[in-house]
Amino acid sequence: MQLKLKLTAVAALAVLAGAASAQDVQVVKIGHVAPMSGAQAHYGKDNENGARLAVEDLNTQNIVIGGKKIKFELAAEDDAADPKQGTAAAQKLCDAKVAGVVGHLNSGTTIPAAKVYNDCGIPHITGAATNPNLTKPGYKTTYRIISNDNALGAGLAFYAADALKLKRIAVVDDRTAYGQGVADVFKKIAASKGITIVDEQFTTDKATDFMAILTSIKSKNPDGIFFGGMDPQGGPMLRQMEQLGLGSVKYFGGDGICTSELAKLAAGAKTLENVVCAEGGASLSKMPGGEAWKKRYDAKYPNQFQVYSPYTYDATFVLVDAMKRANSVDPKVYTPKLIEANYQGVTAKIAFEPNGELKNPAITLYTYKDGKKVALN
Ligand code: ABU
Repeated sequence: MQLKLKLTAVAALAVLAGAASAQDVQVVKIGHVAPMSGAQAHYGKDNENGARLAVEDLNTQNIVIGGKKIKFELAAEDDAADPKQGTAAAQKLCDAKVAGVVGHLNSGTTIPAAKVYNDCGIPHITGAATNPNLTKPGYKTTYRIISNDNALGAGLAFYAADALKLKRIAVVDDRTAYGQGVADVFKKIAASKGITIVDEQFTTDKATDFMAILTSIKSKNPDGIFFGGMDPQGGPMLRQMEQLGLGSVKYFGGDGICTSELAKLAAGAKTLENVVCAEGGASLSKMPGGEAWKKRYDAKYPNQFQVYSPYTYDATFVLVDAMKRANSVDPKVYTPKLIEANYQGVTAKIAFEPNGELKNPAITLYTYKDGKKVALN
């Protein structure tokens, strides 16, 4: 009789414990910010897709942190590539007490948002913003998992000078933190390699008519044009170069123009084949697991791949990897673990320099053939 009572009590406790663990699910929000509206929405959609796919994959892993089963949710915000909206979105995510943030996409939004995240003690990892100034304040909450513009601008200048033997290059930038920054790096290294910068012109990240600046550039007889900016300007610029008879001029740019969308925006202009663009990281075919990952991405988000989604996917996992190692989802507790990351992602083995920059960043140069982006190295 006594044994029977004991067994019944054990069974009841087991039922209670089961009920408690079933209820003991903690929802952890991860923020994502990028332009989801405006001319750069295609980049933002791609970035958000990468983070969303990561959250879905993480939720299949039955992750337990601090004794609780974790359900991750993506808190997605739109900053429209605008610095003011970027800081507003960052503050909104701080107020929503997200555990960490993937983003932002543009250097012009990420740099001011980094201060907001630092002030509220939430870490963020960008997989897209490449201006080197991002990590200069030394915030312990700021991380980047892609090469910065020092590598992209220099890689392009070396290729222009050493591989293509170009001598006269005109430079245009869109006056954003990214466009101006990458153009400055390119100019400096190109000049050190003996290239003459024959003209410097400026535009904006809203412009679509470049006839006046291209006419000025044409008069300087360049053999290349470097554009610091994004594809909504790069595509029309390529069309207008063709219209003005600049069809044999090489066209350089950083990762901002190195998209699938550039081919669409160039709308059949033959100048697309003159493009040489640089992107952080290895090409998808050289990434560990890159092609398998891309197949899954394409099945879920057909025709939406641009550039950075593998990086936002990895950034989401890197945040969660730090939470697991700290056994806490509290940003105060797990943020110090980010700097110790040694995470094998889709894009690379991810570890950080003391300032939050990616260790051993790679770059790949691309051109376009038959309307498709192809790696040159
Ligand atoms: N990395 C190019 C696009 C994003 C940015 O840095 O502004």
